[in-house]
Amino acid sequence: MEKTLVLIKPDGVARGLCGEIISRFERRGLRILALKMMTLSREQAYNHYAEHQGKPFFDGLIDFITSGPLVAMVVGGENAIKVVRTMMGPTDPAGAAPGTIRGDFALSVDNNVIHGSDSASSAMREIDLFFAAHEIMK
Ligand code: DAT
Ligand code: MG
Repeated sequence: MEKTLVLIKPDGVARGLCGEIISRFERRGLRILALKMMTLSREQAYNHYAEHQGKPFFDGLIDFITSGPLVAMVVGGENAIKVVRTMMGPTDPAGAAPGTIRGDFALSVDNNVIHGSDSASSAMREIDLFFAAHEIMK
């Protein structure tokens, strides 16, 4: 079963969107294989977003992702990485279609509610950052 890392970002948690978002994945037929709430340290945030270091939005992104509790999940299923990314909608919610998570719940790229791994190698790296092997259901 393919696995991907999903984060409901601090804006999504603060706005009470966790149930809605988890429910969408479950109704689609994806499985929640691990789930926890946590507040990221700056070091964890740097590691998670290492590919964006040096970009103009990086400091703001780190401030935002560490600003409060988030929900981290491992989501599994056939083509889970692509299916989750499609359900999320594009990075900038201004171009996200209604029916996508960002298209229904977000307006700004700075507060776009959700993260999903963008490739198999990202998913492996990101799942390892957030979960120990024994925390992930089979
Ligand atoms: P995604 O979250 O869709 O994988 P990404 O990996 O390109 O997008 O960027 C990670 C996050 O960084 C994104 O969710 C929001 C923020 N971000 C990306 N591009 C940005 C920009 N041009 N201005 C502000 N924030 C940006
Ligand atoms: Mg990304």
